[in-house]
Amino acid sequence: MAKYQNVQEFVDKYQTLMNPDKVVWIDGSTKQKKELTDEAVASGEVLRLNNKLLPGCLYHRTAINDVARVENRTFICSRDKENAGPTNNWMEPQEAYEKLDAIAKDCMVGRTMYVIPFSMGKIGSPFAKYGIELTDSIYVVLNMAIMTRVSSKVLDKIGDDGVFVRGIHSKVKLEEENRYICQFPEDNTIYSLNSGYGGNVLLGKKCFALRIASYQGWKEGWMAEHMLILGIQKPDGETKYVAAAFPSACGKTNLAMLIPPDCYTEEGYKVFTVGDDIAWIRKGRGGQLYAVNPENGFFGVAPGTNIKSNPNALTCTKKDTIFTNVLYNPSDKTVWWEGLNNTPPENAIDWKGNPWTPTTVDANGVKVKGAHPNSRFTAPAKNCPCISSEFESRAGVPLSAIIFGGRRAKAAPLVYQAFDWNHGVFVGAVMASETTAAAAGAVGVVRHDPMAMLPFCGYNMSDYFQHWLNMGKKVKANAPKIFNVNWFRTDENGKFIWPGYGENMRILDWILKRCEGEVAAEEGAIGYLPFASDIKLDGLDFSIEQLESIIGVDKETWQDEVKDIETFFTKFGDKLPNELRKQLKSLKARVNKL
Ligand code: OXD
Ligand code: MN
Repeated sequence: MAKYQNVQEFVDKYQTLMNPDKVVWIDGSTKQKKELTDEAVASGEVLRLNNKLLPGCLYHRTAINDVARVENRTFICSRDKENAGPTNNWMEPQEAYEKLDAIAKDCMVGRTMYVIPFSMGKIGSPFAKYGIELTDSIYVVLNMAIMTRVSSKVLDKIGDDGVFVRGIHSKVKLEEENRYICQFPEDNTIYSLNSGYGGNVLLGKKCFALRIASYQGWKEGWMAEHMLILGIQKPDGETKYVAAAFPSACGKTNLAMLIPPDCYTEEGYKVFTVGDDIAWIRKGRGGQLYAVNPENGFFGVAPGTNIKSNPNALTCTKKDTIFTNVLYNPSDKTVWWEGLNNTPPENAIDWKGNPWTPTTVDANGVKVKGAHPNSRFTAPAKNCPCISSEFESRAGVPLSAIIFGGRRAKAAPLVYQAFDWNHGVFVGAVMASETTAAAAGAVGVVRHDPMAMLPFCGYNMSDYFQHWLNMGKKVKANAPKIFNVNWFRTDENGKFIWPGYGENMRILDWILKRCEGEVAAEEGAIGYLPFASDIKLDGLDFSIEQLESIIGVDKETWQDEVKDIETFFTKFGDKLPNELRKQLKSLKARVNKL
């Protein structure tokens, strides 16, 4: 079927190595998707959910040892170790190929190899990049068909210049000790073995659209970022766009689909979603930065998603959605997760496949969760009630602001603005956040996660910082303004102080007003800080005193923060851009003067 030799050669090579019984080319048609779904239902790989309540929806469980991204098994295989940098695991490419080929040898005997031609970005648009993923999992095919643009048209596009990202995936035997997620940025290649979890196996997403694409962006003068993109339509009809980088499971999907409080909707404000996880950003018309979302769906965290936190996401999941590792209710073939509502099903099956009731406890008497904390929904973007009319835009949307944010119980205030682009790059570079269930390992530990890209930057993080500084030079006065937010400050009882979710519109409003020079701010030690009276609290049961308690900067806390950043920066040695060293020195001086 492949018209083009380079694609056929790639397929032949891995067909010979992995030795499937059969090879099936995916064409993106509804007919083929239906046949594959029927096959996966017949084999038990997926369950069909209630066709009335959840039409077209499927349910899947991964292996119990395979429920999140595995950062310790993820490698950047650049020729020179220095190009992977101090924040990535590195393997020498030749050694990596040999190791992986040995694991993959004959791994598809008795299985089918699916060949998925896919596009990140609208096919044929100037931003689009193409890939071919080989996989032995129908679940992967069905997810890729939601998350990317899968079509045989991609083969024609690849034909134009012969360039595509090679993605090789096999579940092999789902062995943890042989699980490898390897990126070869210089070869446009991704090799993922022994996993079936989304972030490790939907190769268009983290592996391509962030790790490989960040490297491509560095070489080609654009950026691939772990950012949501949203549009805020003002009462006069004008829409302003912002992109925001938060680490995994810190509320990107919720912010992207935010419903503004009444005091804003009554005035005529509306929020539209362009993307919830990844932004590709380039200089465009008028010398501004433009962003597109290269994905075609949402791979969202289910627990905590409910009618209050994110009604739009909930609507997205009502049809044609794949649920992974949530609770299954066999009595009506529906799903449930912690934080959906207060009425869990009485007799259900948990994410491990065990019988479950709301009172099930483990051997230590601890309540057993029905859904894994990193359980997911894969939903088509077109299901989203607030999807932006610019979602398919070829040119992308112009960015007025870039927002960084993390999960910090203390330290970071609710919002502040960087003094300028270079200071903003510093603010992004020193971001820290508490770890979440999206990656295997401890949860709740504060770690530095520059620009929320720690697990996703496909090259040396020092070069990445320099690339950010250079992009600012490219767009000069047209550069988006940079901000930092923290929705997660807690009180002495560990409870979140700021109500978050839709109320975050109040902070977006301040951000836009700052972009347009409509409000003043205090020139603080860490950046421009809001005056409490400039943050609209109408209709919210939240006092100005409560607000004051989370918008200030505490000297001792920030002196500790500075020490911590100094230690973090030593990781980068001489390669750290001088500009960032300079920024740190200035921050230290300003904090000491508080
Ligand atoms: C994701 C992640 O799935 O960041 O988006 O882990
Ligand atoms: Mn993500």
